[in-house]
Amino acid sequence: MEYYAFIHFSINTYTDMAWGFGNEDPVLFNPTKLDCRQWARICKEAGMKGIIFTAKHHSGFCLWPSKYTDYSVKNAPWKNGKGDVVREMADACKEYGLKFGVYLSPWDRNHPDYGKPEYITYFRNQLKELLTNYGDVFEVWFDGANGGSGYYGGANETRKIDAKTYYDWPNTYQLVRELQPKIVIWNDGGDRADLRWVGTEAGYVGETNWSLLNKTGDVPEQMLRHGLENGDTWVPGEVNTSIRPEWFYHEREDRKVKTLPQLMDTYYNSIGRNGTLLLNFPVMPNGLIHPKDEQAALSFAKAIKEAFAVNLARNTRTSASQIRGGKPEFGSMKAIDADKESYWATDDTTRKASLTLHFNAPTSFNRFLVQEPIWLGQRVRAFSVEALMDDNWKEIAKETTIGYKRILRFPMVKATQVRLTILDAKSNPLISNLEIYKTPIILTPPTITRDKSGDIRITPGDTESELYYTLNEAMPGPHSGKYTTPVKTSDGKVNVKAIAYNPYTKQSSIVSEEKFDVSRKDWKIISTDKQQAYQVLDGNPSTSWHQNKSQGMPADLIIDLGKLEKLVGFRYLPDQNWWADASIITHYQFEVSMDNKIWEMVNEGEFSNIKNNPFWQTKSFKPIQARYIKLRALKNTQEGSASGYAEIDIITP
Ligand code: FUL
Repeated sequence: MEYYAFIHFSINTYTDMAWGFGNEDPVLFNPTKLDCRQWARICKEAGMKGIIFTAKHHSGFCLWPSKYTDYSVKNAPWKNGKGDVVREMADACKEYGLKFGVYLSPWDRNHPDYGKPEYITYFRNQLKELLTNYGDVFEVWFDGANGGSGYYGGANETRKIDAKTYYDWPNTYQLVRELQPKIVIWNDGGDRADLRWVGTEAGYVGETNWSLLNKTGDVPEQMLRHGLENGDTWVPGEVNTSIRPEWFYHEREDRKVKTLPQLMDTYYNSIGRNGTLLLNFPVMPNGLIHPKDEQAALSFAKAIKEAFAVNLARNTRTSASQIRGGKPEFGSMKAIDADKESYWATDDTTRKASLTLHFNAPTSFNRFLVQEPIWLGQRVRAFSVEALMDDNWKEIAKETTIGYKRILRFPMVKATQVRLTILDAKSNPLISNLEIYKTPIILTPPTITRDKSGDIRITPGDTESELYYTLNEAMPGPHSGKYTTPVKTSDGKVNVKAIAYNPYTKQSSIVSEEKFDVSRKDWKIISTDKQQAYQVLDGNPSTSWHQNKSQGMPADLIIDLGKLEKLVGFRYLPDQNWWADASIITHYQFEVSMDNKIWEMVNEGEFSNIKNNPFWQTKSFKPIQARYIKLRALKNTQEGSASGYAEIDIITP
């Protein structure tokens, strides 16, 4: 299916939280403009093939009137308790010709029985409702997240379960398959199902990507990213990511909707790497998708359409180093015909072979798309692409796996022939499709940071663009300030807008925008004398600092702001080095002081879902004057031992 949507909408949409705790009052759920047809229309126009809807997220709040709980739309003011969002979603999917899927969180922070065997009966009853009453369901999503703590019917405690055994997945799967024989099951917490998580919510899978894993055994993160070459079970990777930093709607992220270059990267790093793309839309409290998200999804669809409009491989002459039994039905032209089911094949014992496309005239291109007929398995281990330019063969790519679809990006070349060489394969190589494109260049908007001294730094996404910026809210263009060296600013708040501009094509990127709070120039870290700690104030998200503390002890980071400030919140950016399994703070307290002696706690809580989605965490509190701040890490992703920070900042009114 390649591309389909996630929709996150629940009770925590009304409390501005990433995860509901399970005690949120259903009275909050009152979308005044809820329109599932708007969601379906946007997804359809965006070129998506289906929608997976959060029927129940971790809060336990049900978006359908489940017979088995009162914690649902039944007790919400919306439609006087007579509404059913799951029904409206399923109907809208049908109307727009989209497949319909459900997300049912196994972790339920509301249910009193969570953790006991009785809950499994409840969970299965809910599954039965969702998989019998709403027509065909193409995918069910069993999120593995479990933060332990919850309301649990008023117990307000932490409950630990063993995700491998507690849900009795084999019997749960059997029930699912009986009710919906054609469904695919997604599960990252328990037994291997039909699709695998790729180990990140950032929107990419490994360049080497096998659609295989073993039926049993642990799956380390590297394996989620790359699959397992000799795995015994077909478990393709599904790349799930949100169109904004978080999964649920937060007004503060209206400026953070993914840009076209970011979405194009996501496309090439998911669909272009043998994965499917599950792109999320958060729904606003009023029940609609924000116009900025709609616009981003539609311009993404338009850009994909434009990029892949003219297939330059069609109508070329083809030749191959070998053809299975010399038979035309396995000939090289089968890789460029319109029939996706026909394929070029080599003899059984062959492991290395090449296929060449001959253009009529020198042709410019910058994309190469290749597909294996995966109903016969994923075979290719290594391949290269070469171009014949001025009678010389030049290698333009050397890669590993292909699978269902692989798309390569490279700088424009002009050639008379293109040669795909399969260098190694698990069995004789087969290629069902080859396409070649010349796609328009999309300029990447620059990155804006503010370093500790308060200077603004603007970094381009490529080597050819010039950078222009404004500090006065005006739209930047080639007539505004040209960025050459870091820009000095006053110590106050700064709003920066910047663009990349190509002077040759006169093309501009979209505008990047950052709003910085007061400068951190005079800040001193006083809880440690390690100079490396200052990386949390350097404005650079890719540098980080870790402090070790003994097991179970909180880790404090204390900062002297240099002068009294009026504070209304703080921000924490965790270590961004995803694959290093960096330790990230999950539970915190934030304290302030006038004199570094008497401290007052102004805020405490959890950074929900921070492990999978390690973005800026913003917390607000009642205005207070202070000179010293203390971020106390109570719990980390790596239980107890270390705390990792990329950046810390304050929020002033
Ligand atoms: C995660 C959840 O914890 C998030 O809230 C979100 O639903 C995402 C798709 O999966 O694990």
